[in-house]
Amino acid sequence: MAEGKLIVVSNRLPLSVRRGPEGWVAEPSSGGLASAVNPILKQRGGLWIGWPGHAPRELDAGRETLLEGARQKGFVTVDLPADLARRFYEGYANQTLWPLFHNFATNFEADPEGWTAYVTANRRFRDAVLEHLEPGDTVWIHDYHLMLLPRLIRDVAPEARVGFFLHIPFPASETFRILPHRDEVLRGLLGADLVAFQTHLDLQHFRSSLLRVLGVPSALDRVTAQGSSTRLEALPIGIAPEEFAGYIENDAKTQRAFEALRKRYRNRRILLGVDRLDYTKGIPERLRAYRKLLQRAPHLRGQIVLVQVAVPSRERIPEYDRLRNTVNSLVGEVNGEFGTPEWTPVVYIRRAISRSELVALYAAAEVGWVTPLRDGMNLVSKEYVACHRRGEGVLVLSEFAGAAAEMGEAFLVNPYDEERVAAVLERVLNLPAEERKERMLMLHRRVLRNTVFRWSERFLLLLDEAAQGRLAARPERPDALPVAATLESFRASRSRLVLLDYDGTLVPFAPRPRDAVPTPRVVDLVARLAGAAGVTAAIVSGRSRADLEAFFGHVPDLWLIAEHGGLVRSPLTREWEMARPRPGDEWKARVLPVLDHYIDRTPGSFLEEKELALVWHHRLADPEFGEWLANELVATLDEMLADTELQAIRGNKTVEVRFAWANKGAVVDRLQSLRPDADFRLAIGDDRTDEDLFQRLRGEAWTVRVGEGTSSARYSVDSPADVLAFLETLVSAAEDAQREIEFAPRVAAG
Ligand code: ADQ
Repeated sequence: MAEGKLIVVSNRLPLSVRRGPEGWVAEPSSGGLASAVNPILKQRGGLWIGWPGHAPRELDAGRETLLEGARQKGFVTVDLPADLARRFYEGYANQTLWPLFHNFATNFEADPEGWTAYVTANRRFRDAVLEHLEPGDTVWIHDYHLMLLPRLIRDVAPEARVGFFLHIPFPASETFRILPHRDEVLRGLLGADLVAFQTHLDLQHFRSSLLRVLGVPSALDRVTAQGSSTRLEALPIGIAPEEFAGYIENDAKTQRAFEALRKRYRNRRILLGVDRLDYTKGIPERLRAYRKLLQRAPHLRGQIVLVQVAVPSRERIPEYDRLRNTVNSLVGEVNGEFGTPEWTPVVYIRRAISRSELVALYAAAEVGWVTPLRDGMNLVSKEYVACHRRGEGVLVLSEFAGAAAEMGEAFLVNPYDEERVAAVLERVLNLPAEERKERMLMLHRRVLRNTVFRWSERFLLLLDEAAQGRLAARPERPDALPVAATLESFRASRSRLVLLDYDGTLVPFAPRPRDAVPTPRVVDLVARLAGAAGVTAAIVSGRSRADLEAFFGHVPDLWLIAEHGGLVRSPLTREWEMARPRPGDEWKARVLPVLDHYIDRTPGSFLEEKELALVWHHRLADPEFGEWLANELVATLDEMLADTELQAIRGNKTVEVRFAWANKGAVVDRLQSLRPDADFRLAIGDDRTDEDLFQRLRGEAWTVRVGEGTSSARYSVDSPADVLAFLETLVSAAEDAQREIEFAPRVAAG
């Protein structure tokens, strides 16, 4: 475990700070998260940073004293001016992210000012964290309000251990892509050592967004991007079961409330809905399904009652106002249609109720009716189960709640299909007690095992592992090229060998190979380099001879190596020769139909034919599908080519079939023999074929990898632009030296 303290950051503090009749008061709010995290904070030391839920109107001494007191107890408030809070919390967080992440693309608003406020608010949270952050501390960030925070912290405190948990669902990439600033949001999250989700599905959605939005592939449990690695995990949150079960057993108030309910509903069976009044919770759909149930099963009328508890939420957002009206009128309609003087079909409670009342209701209800249209987890379902340890009671659960992934013994329903929900309810109410009990006991065992305590322990353990790994890991890429030292070595040398890859090294990748032509600057640099005194220069590329001829054919003194070493053109003869006797083309006839099949299956992919190779390009295809098919293709070809000299090799968005002997390593030996005395050797390349180059250079060579990733090269640079700037330095140095030599004799002579 990390030594330092724990800093928990969430939008809201687990405190309700308000001005009562006797001045300011702060009451701790209960809830699973606070129950799990507070003991850890006590034990390890630490603090909880969050917004108090309101903006200070003016400087208020009473409020200040209260907040100072809270700070002493480890609760640090981040104040946001009213306008910022509105745009951030009610705006971007709850009118942009919340609906989109819950698949309500129609409720979603994209206000540019909302985004600005989101950035500003995240920065304020960062400042608050930095004020308290010390070496060795762990920062645990919660939820969708703060998705930029991991990167913001990482940028200024690279050593910090940072974890992020998303409480709400992560949408499919198709939906996520709608979000303006989607790339910033993803990059924000990737600043963390660990990003955890409620379910595997959320994690998969996140991975597919990384690929489709950022073009970053990931493994099942980790992603490496921007030079750092982030651990990915699905960690479903639980509850503190004894906070519910314990009330039934030990709390007199709860017991009284329970007895009162039993008496009041003596001859009726209670169906219970408990939700925040939010459009994701499916309350209107539940009421309509209830109406259908009463229509299709008249014998249940008068026997059942739906108690719907709804806590008002986000009331300043118009969508929530509409929802409140819809629910009000549906309750009225159902009660009006079916009610009698003795029986009210729906009992509607629109306020927060106390823990005792809530637990009494859970315990008294025969059916827990939990049918959100979309929900990260849904704790109500687990709380209901925790209150039924003897196995009485039934859980009807939406398959769109994260909880459904763990609660297979519940009666799972599609809440949009109101007809079927009604049918399931009818069936459930008729089910033999034995079957119901069996299912409920299994659910109960699981809720008791997967508690919020285990969840938080596991999160912190994984975060610790991930951060340790990062701190101990060798850098993922070679050291940055020391330009001054290289230049010095170049100047001091007399005989120099320079090998340059082309695509991804001298020019960036283009969607199609034919679009990646060298700029005049590239040609000029290469020509000056090849012409410099004491330099042997070569372009060592996978390109065809025709391409290299067109790009550099006119440059004097330059060696051209095409098809990864299969074809060589010496500047002396200007003739192309093949590294081995020319093989026949029959192999192409065998391989082409296989590649054609993949081209037909993959829109945007295409074939490139070279003399010694066939290449399937999938850069323009859907990234995920392209990667998947590329793996499949290599596996197919491996089998097919097992007893030939041919190999199927994955390159940068390509699968290339070529001869094993046509590799860059072999050609290096030949070039080295041209300059056996070389005292300066330089090779620059960006992909796997260049690793052959790096490994075959003898002695102390300057080997340079372009871009990210591990490599056998000694050094790295970021991009082709860096390569050109570096070559410019070398060429200028060579030219300066040349001028000095030319100039010197004349001075002497003069
Ligand atoms: P919420 O959307 O708030 O949480 P949920 O998981 O159901 O949803 O938690 C609601 C909590 O509020 C429960 O603990 C419940 O007991 C309490 N509650 C609801 N109605 C109440 C009432 N009328 N009176 C008193 N208490 C009431 C977000 C995500 C969820 C995720 C949680 C935790 O949206 O998907 O499960 O975080 O990660």
